[in-house]
Amino acid sequence: MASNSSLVGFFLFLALFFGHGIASHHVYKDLQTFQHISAAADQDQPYRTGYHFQPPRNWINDPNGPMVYKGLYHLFYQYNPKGAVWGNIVWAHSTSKDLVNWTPHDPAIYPSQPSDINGCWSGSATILPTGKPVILYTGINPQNKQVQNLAMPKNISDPYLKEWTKSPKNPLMQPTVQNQINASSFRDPTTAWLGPDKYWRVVIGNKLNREGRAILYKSKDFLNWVQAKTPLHSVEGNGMWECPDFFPVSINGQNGVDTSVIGQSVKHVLKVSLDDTKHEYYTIGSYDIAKDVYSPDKGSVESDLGLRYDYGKFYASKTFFDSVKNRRILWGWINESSSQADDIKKGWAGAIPRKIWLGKSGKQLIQWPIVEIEKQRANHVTIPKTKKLLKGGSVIEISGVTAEQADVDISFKISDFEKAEELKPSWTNPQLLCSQKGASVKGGLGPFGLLVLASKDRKENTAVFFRIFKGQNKYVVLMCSDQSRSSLNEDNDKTTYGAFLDVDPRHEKLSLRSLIDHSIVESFGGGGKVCITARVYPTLAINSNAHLYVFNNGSEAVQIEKLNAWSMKKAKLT
Ligand code: DQQ
Repeated sequence: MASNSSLVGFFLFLALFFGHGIASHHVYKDLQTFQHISAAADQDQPYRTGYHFQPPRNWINDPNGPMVYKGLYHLFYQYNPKGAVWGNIVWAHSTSKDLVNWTPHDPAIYPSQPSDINGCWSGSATILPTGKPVILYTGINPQNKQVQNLAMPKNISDPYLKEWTKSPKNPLMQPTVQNQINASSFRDPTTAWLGPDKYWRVVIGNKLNREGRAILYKSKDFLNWVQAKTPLHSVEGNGMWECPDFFPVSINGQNGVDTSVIGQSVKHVLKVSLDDTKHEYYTIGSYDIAKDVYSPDKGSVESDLGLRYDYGKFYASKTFFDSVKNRRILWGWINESSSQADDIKKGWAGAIPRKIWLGKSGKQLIQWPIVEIEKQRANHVTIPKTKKLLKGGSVIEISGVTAEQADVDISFKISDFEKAEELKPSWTNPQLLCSQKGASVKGGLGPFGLLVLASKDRKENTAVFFRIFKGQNKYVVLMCSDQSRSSLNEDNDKTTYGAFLDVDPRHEKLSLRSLIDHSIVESFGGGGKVCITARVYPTLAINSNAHLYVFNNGSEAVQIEKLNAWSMKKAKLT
């Protein structure tokens, strides 16, 4: 018989090899071996987040069923109650009045009937016209097939919705011989929307061979669902579409709209999470409800040529319409960059709220931290006029804030473009360009930006910065998040991320906001046109040994137009 330690090693190997294990569809029923380690998760360890949501311990992945009910925000999430690796998945549950401070509850949905006995996977909440919330989620049945189930609150007068019951009719949607749906690629129902024909519609993620598909189902009563003849949308070559999200965005203004809104005043967004690459893409397009088909606008594609909510660590995201504040909120899972062994020692991954709306250009979504986060701000610092000129090769420390838990908002003004490097036509991959031209590679106009979670000697730092290139007939702005020096620990994933930012630096200032939270750096460039989230584990730049700098490693000087930085207060997370 294998010894305990070799069994642990075997599971570690599986987990490392298969990411979080989902691709292989293994279910590890007994992870008790891990519990003694992760149960001790130290609340004061330096990497735990101060104001980004995370549970006290154990494995967490996708955000599930976010909603607002009776003025309370609900967040469910994929959770392993037994350990710090993926397995034994239940829907953990927390509620909040402000999306920042959270109260934990017992898991809301856990394996209890044949249709979910091997796991309760991702899904979404829908608020019915009566005001009652219901949840559709994927269950793993005794044959390890993926099926779709319904859960309802036991007591709708309880604003915390602590207890949920499951429909005795479950599963409501399942792979059969007739529908030929691949039983291991049929998961993650969206929030349902109601058409003028009084039919509910919901989309489930799927693949057929290499075709990524958003399978559409319709129902009059939310119980009896019939598969539509064609998917809502599909793309050849994408592989499995996990966690689809489909919602309207208003053409005019920044308010969010309810998921059932259709018509001239809105465009539709379809977001898919690609299992193969663990990247998400969204397209903006038109939804023809008569044909029940979604068509992305020209040039809007689900690939690296398309748009991403986040160019860093961000996956399995989901939005919901916040009817209290008329906005759409986006939650996503920040997957880990630490090694599995380190995960077991500390035991967590996070998820983050953002406000999201369609930007003025009509071609992309703009994201911005929810306004409630600003309540966490304390001791505001700014920069004296005399320090605003950032000469080539200079570094300025921003002191007076807790650099390990801070909010920094900076913008740059460029007046001389003479030294901008030429953008070669082959430099089309921004992530590659950022990794070739990291923060330490001197340039003409840039790199300039922030060094966050930096050690005093700056040997450790995460650099979030811009570089401006001379393109064919415009200046091209590259935004990077360079993690290559983020930690002296070589076990971490330190991939550098990047994206081109659709800003004309001759007429617009170049803004960068970074939310720094111990091991998370969430950066918003160009007022939210590009977001990059990094997960970093410095060894020196922890707690009060973390520093914050503004730097310019280009030869041309740039002007700091504005700088505001705040310490961030700790939120109630557990
Ligand atoms: N995570 C869930 C699945 C989903 C995947 C299982 C995405 O439902 O497809 O934990 O991270």
